[in-house]
Parts: sequence; structure tokens; C-alpha cells
Amino acid sequence: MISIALIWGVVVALCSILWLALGIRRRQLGEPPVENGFIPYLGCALQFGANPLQFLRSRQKKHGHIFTCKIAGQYIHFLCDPFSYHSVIRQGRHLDWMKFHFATSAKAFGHDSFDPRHGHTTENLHHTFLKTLQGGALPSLIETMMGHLQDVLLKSDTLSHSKDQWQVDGIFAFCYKVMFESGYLTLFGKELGEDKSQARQSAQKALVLNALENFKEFDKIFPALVAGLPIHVFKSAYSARENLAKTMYAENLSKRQNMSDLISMRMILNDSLSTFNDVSKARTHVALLWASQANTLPATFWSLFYMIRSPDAMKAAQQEVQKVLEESGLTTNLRDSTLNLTRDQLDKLPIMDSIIKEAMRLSSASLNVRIAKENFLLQLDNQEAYHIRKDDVIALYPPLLHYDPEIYEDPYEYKFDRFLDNKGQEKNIFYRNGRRLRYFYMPFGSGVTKCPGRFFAVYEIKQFLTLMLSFFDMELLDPAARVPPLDQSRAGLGVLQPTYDVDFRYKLKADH
Ligand code: HEM
Ligand SMILES: *[C@@H]1O[C@H](CO)[C@@H](O)[C@H](O)[C@H]1NC(C)=O
Ligand SMILES: *[C@@H]1O[C@H](CO)[C@@H](O)[C@H](O)[C@H]1NC(C)=O
Ligand SMILES: *[C@@H]1O[C@H](CO)[C@@H](O)[C@H](O)[C@H]1NC(C)=O
Ligand SMILES: CC(=O)N[C@H]1CO[C@H](CO)[C@@H](O)[C@@H]1O
Repeated sequence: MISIALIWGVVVALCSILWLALGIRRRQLGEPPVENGFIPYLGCALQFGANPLQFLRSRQKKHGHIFTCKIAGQYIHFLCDPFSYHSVIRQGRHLDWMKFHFATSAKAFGHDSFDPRHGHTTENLHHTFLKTLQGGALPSLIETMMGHLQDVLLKSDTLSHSKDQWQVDGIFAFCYKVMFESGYLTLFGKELGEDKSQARQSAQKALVLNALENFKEFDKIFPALVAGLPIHVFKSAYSARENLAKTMYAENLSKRQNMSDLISMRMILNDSLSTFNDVSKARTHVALLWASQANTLPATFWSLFYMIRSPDAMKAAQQEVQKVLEESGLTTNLRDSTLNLTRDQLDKLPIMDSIIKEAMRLSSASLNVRIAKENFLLQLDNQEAYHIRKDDVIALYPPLLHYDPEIYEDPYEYKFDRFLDNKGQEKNIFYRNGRRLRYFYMPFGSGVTKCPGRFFAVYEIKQFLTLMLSFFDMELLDPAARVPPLDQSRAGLGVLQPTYDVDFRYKLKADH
């Protein structure tokens, strides 16, 4: 933390000098109101960083539906009116999404640019993702994940052996271990070869544990990388990233079995469509590892935490799971066999869905970003129109929706059935001021940049919760434990982490 503070200090100093050279923007006729902030270059970055929601709300009150803030040298137009969102989300002609996304990924992970305009690759990543993470790709992802989850929860030594006595662990730590290992193996497969010897198993285990440690080390500084600091400033995070990459060279990945289509297809496309070198290719796999885990892990934490903390939620979910298992002729008395829940069965868990959605409503904070390709006029829903300059950034900040008391009554409260209608099915009709909203829930981004892994992500969490409910009794160590505050250092980047972990205890159910 000290090093980050120091670096910020240096950044502020450098920026002050830059500012003298660059000056500030003035609002021109027809442009949104501008906030230059008090600090040169950084502008409103510190106020925004401390509490983005509060900051944006206060500016919205002052300026209205759209305003411009200078943040770290960049002018960002924040559009705060949910009824006007579609003019950004559906605005392909004037707005570019690749520039920002590909630049950010290249900066953070160190691979060559994916932007086809830079000439390193002709791979259509978007297409690769859709083909390997959605639709027909889902059943096999789900089945593989289910197998790994059960291995990790019941068979391997990831958890303590005496699970039939109460075990105490942090919920966050628990979710991290279980979901990382299962998700990692689902995407990247296992290197086992013909012999499944003990030594091979331990080597496999060590690989996963190392990957987890490296992932954590790198993930810690991810916000700083997105903010533009070079990775070389962070020695240990840099070596963590490179250690991950070293396990993902083609020669290493090619020894793995049961790898996901996502990774195997990208390996082939790598070679046929890109001029990336081996290191660059390996780093693109690290980027995918990060994308598949960085949000899923905290989302799993919040789902499990809120479910355990709310006795009503846990009871309702338990009954729902029981019903689906019984209807399918499955029991959970399965110490030696495997529970095989298909996509259809997982689709029949609306209560679980709502539990997860509500947990993400409260914890997700992903900034949706587009860049203006040219000067153009942005039309708002209230008939106002604003001039946007080429290369300006337009941003949507969904927590403004998720915490809007006119959309979600008592928005700071966790209500597990908030996303259920009166028939107990998924509720997707929400209003603001009596008008139906098209966009009311956006933890996965929007439009072309919407997370391609979102279906799998929710299935993963559902599988995890289903297994936890089926196999374990669990309770909070302190039943009156408060909800840990959100760590705002990642605001804008996805699901936020808790500022501290919360302990729970778990025990294998008696009939196991
Ligand atoms: C709860 C879990 C997850 C959340 C909240 C989440 C959220 C997001 C968000 C907000 C974006 C960026 C959208 C934007 O920049 O506008 C994104 C991108 C992405 N996510 Fe997820 N994600 C989750 C899980 C996953 C999983 C499990 C996978 C893969 C297995 C995945 C793969 C990706 C990929 C590949 C991208 C980049 C897409 C692109 O650049 O075209 N995500 N995700
Ligand atoms: C990757 O494969 C090479 C060649 O088989 C091997 O020497 C190296 O140790 C492997 N790296 C890792 C990190 O497993
Ligand atoms: C790979 O998948 C096949 C079929 O799905 C399964 O029989 C096999 O045990 C799996 N191998 C590993 C190493 O998990
Ligand atoms: C799980 O169920 C699916 C669909 O019923 C089936 O295709 C698959 O082979 C099953 N897997 C196992 C391991 O039983
Ligand atoms: C190193 C590596 O992954 N090589 C593969 C790249 O893709 C071609 C097919 O296009 C394979 O033949 C290579 O083995």
C-alpha cells in the first residue's frame, strides 16, 4: 500500500508539471457542463476514487443527466439518465469500443494489440468468445465444472479432511480456493497423462496453488495498471504475471487434457491468424484466466455470504434445490458418485438466480466505456442533445441504477427475492417514475462489450451454491456479522471485493 501511495505522489507531482503545459478544457456551446476538479491533471480522480457513487450523484444533482469530469487527464462524459442509456449502448456509428478495451488489455497483460487495425492479428475475438462460451458450448463447460467442483469440495485435499466436524474458514478465502481451482481446471484442463499417480496429482495441485498465488499477486495491482501505471513499477506483480504466462506456453498447454474449447480454439487461431510470438500468446491466455476469475470470485463470495446471512434465502434455496434434485431422481447422498446437474436443471432455479442477482446488484461496479470516433451530437431521452468531441470518453456507471431508490426500494438492503415476480419466476419488469426501464441491471456491461462469459458465470455460481447446500451445513460464526463494506479501489472494474473477510463454519451433512 505504501508503494502505491508513493507512486500516486509521484504521479500527482508529474501531473502538476504537465498541467502547466496542457491547461484545462473549457465548456463550449452545446457541450455538457465540465468539472475540471481541483488537482491539475488528476482532476476529479481522487474524489471519484474515494466514492464514485456519491461523487457522481452529487454532480448529477448539480448538473443534470450528463456532465464531463476530468479524470487522470482524460475528459469523461458521464451519462446518468437510464432512459438515455440506449443512445450510447446502441450507438455503433459514432462510438468505438475496441480502442479502449484492447489498449487496456494490452497494457495490463503485456500482449501485442488485438486491435485488427494494428496488424498483429485478424482473429475476431468477439466471435471466438461467443462460439466457445455460449450456446452449444455451455453444456460441456457446465459438466466439466460440476465434476471439478465436486472433486475440490469432497475428494481433493483443498479443504480439510475432517469435513464431518465443524470447520471454520473465511467465506472469501473459501470461495477463492474452491472456485479458482475448479474454474482454472475447467478452462485450462489437467495435465495427467496416462498414469494418475500420486506424484502427478501433487504436481497438478502445486500448479493450481501456484497459479492462485500468482493470480492474487497480480490482481492486487490491476487497478493501478488500468490507471496507466507501468507494470515494471511493481516487481512482484510483474513476476507473478510472467510466472502465470510461463505455464501457458503452447508446449505446456498442449500436454493438458480436457481443455475448454475457448483455450484450444484460441491456440489454433493464435498460430493461423496472428503474428504474436510465444510470450505474447501465453499472455493472452493469462488475460482470459483473469477475465474468467477476477469477477467470478468476489461474486461467489457475495452470493454465498448473503445467502448464509439471510435465513429466509437459505431456506428457500434449499427447498428449491431439493425439489429439482428429487424431480430428476437424484439424491445428494453421493459420497462416491457424482451429481450431474444439467443446464436444464440449473435453469429451474429462479430463487437461486435471484439470490445471485441481488448479490451482484449490491457489489458490481463496472464502468461501461465508449470512445467517440468523431464529433457528433448525443441525443438524450429528454430531447436534449449534446456535442461530443472526437476521442472523448463516454461512460455509464451502473451502480447509479443499482442503488436508485426509485428503481429498487430500500436499495441498500439485501432482499433475496427482489428479482422474483409474484409467480416466483424471474422478474424483469422494473420501473422508474412509472416508466418501464430497458436497462436496470448491468453487472456484465452492455451492448457489444457485454461479458461473453456471463451465462457460464451464473451457472458456475449456481453449481457452487447448489453443492454447498446439498453437501454441507453452514452458518456464520457470528450470526450478527455486519456486511463488510465494499473495497472501492476497484470501482469501475467489475465486482468489488469486501474490505475484510467474514468467517463461517461448515460441516458435511450427517447422511454423507
Ligand atoms: C460474475 C462474474 C463476471 C462478471 C461480473 C463479468 C463482467 C464482465 C464485464 C463487466 C466485462 C467487460 C464489459 C465491458 O468492458 O464493457 C467482461 C468482459 C469479459 N468477460 Fe466477464 N464477467 C464475469 C465472468 C466471466 C467468466 C466466467 C468469463 C469466462 C469464462 C468471462 C469472460 C469475459 C471475457 C472474455 C471478456 C472480454 C470480452 C471482450 O473484450 O469482448 N467473464 N466481463
Ligand atoms: C513448459 O514445458 C517445458 C518443455 O516441456 C518445460 O521445460 C517447462 O518446465 C514447462 N514449464 C512449466 C511452467 O511447466
Ligand atoms: C476428460 O473427460 C473425459 C470425458 O469427459 C473423462 O472420461 C476423463 O476422465 C477426463 N479426464 C481428466 C483428466 O479429467
Ligand atoms: C451428465 O448429463 C448429461 C445430459 O444428461 C450427459 O450427456 C452426460 O454424459 C452426463 N455426464 C455424466 C458424467 O454422467
Ligand atoms: C504451438 C501451437 O499451438 N501450434 C499449433 C498452432 O495451430 C496449428 C494449426 O493451425 C497447429 O498445427 C499447431 O500445432
